[in-house]
Amino acid sequence: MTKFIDSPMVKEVSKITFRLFDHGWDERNGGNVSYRILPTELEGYDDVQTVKRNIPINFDGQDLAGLYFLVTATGRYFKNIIDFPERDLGLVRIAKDGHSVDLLWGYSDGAAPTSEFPTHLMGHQNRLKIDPNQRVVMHCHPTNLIAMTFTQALSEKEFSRILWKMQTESLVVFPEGVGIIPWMVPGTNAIGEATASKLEHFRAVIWPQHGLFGTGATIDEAFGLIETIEKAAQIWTVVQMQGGQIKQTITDQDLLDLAKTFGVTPNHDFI
Ligand code: 2HA
Ligand code: ZN
Repeated sequence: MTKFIDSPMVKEVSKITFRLFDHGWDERNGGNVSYRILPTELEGYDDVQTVKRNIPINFDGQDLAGLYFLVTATGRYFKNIIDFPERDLGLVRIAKDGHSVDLLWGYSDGAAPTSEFPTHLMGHQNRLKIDPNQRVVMHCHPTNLIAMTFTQALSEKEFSRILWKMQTESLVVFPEGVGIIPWMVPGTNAIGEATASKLEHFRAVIWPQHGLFGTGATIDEAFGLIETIEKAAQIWTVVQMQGGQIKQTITDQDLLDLAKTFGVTPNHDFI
């Protein structure tokens, strides 16, 4: 019998949560990941075929009923998931009533999905309208990016333009720029709604003085997006540490040339 703990999906989430921790982007219980799993990917795993528990959720997920998600547990540390995946991850299916999930595997010591699960579900729902391949929502606390939310105006246009100009790769990876919501209390449906509405226009959304949400069709895509944004923020930080006097930069014309060559459409409200 093949066990779900040995599946590529559990391995992928275990490895990426450790990487997020190892980058210093998920201290303590910071961060959360949800990964939409296809029914075909569950075939052959006998230990996910029955409902172990029903867990209420503080959200109406009726539109997502029947969908499967592999989700990090609330309160758990990303540094530990790699050693205790069956305890700190859960495979859930959104129940028909929308207000609960059926647990099929994991959360073995009584855990429940991340406190940001409503935000994740709203995010998946909105991204799925734009991209039927959408499967991953990833939240973390990248240091340089968070620092920038203290020193820079929280303007999506200005913020995105700085990140675009800090390295050639940025515009190619996130040509639409980054979304920003105001500072809000995490773990609430209000922050979920604000984030999800930004996800209609951007794949990444900044939570000022808190962190970043990245989305994508694969774990690699969501992680790569986050990595690239944080790298740009890190370069910006180092530029400031070197005195901040820019002698040459990537110009608007350079950005337009880059977009043309790489076949991406930059956000025309920003450039
Ligand atoms: O899951 O990062 O935003 C812990 C958090 C909440
Ligand atoms: Zn957080």
